[in-house]
Amino acid sequence: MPGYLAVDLGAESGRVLAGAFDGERLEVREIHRFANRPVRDGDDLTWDLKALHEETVRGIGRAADRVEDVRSVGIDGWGSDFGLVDADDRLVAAPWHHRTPRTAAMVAELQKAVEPQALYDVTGTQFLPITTACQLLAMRGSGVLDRADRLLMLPDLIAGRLSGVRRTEQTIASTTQLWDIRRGEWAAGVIDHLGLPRHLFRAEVVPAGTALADLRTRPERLAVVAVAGHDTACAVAAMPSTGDDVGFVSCGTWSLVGVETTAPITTPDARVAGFTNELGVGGRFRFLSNVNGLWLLQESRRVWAGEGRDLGYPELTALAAGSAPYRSLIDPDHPSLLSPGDVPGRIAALCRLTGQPVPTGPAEVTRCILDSLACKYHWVLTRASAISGQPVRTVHLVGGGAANTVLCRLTAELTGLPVVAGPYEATAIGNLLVQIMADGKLSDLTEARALVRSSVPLRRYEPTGDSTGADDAYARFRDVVTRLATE
Ligand code: ADP
Ligand code: LRH
Repeated sequence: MPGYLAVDLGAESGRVLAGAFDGERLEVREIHRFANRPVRDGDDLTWDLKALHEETVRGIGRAADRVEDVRSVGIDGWGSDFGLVDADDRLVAAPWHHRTPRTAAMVAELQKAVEPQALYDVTGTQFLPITTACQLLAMRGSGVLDRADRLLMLPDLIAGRLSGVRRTEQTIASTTQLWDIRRGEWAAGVIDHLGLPRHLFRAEVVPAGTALADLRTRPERLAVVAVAGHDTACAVAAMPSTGDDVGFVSCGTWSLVGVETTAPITTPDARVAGFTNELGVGGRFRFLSNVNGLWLLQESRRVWAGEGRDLGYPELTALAAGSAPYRSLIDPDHPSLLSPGDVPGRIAALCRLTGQPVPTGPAEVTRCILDSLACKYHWVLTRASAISGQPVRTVHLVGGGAANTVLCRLTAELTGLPVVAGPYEATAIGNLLVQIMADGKLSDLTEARALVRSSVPLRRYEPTGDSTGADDAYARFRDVVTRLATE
């Protein structure tokens, strides 16, 4: 049975999974998992690339001992973040974490430099301080851009170290806000306009599924494939849908909420509503909005652990299930919640500001986060459907968050739609699917998704039909969002 390895780098954890495909079923097993911890130093928030690389090599080595007939390995990871390397492939600075406070003022800078709708027409990217464009703007004048030979996106950096071939894969390039989403190439005009050195974008750009070279470490003769480098492109490729009338929530550290389209939508409506267009697998696009997802829970958990309360996700989910519903609601995307810090304290401040009961302790705070996320999913899906003209009759919730039964149930209640939860490891599975397609064993996305349906357990949540509580909560949520936006 041919085997494939997926290295899936998430903002919370990295993992190496092996997939064996017998022509009818995909058998997936986890080989290695490791925590991914950002490095904090004052205002600097960066990634430990060396650790990510070492853990990747460790995972691949373990797989070599346990999996037979491995054909290839692919790396996917989160979007926006990148490394600047010199001509010898050494980093000129540690890669920034997109939640660094250093980019806080950069959306305004960007919009001063290029008229927002003109920029959106080209890149189709939501205006958020996390993008590559905003990070590069914040780096101007620091000397790092002058010392850099080229820019490589995070999964490209790891793939480059494994294979010796330094290329950029298209789906991950489309997360930069410097990519021409219609022409499928770097947006040279935008790059020039922002005064960014053109030579940074000199790495050859390749489509998902391109074989780079053989692995330089053990086991030899294992092809490193540029899969869809962007984890969200992988996750949505692994969405087990049967038709087009679906919405998705790719639910990990971020929640990426939207619909799949066949062409980018860059109307003023789409821009003002905060939608992005990203390149997907099989010529598809994702019309989605970034929702500041389970990171709110991750960061709260970190704060509670610091206070001596080490609570796991199943425990937090159970606590939330026992806590009063829809008591306090916040906008998960309030700017005060973007960067690391005392998230429970910041949530309390937002509730005070809007005259709501202040959630205290893990049960109430978790409940507030999950209620608010479900409200935001409904908000985004409604707009995604209205702007794209695509009906949404089922919601596919994929990623680690699909294991959160409360969040899945709330999403069904708020949207009034059935929610299909799973796969939990959608990003890694999408990574495997791209490799299997590149190996000629699956012909397209329709076949790939049918394979997911027949291989992975999925759970369905139906709305109860009594939407009174949810409708009232959603009305209050809309009111809170409007009030917070005008504060
Ligand atoms: P990323 O790829 O961004 O690191 P994942 O897709 O792995 O994220 O999702 C991680 C999130 O999934 C966790 O922050 C947590 O909220 C949720 N999660 C994972 N396992 C469980 C579980 N057993 N119960 C409830 N939630 C879970
Ligand atoms: C999800 C994700 C998302 C990006 C964010 C930085 O992991 O790739 O699509 O916007 O990370």
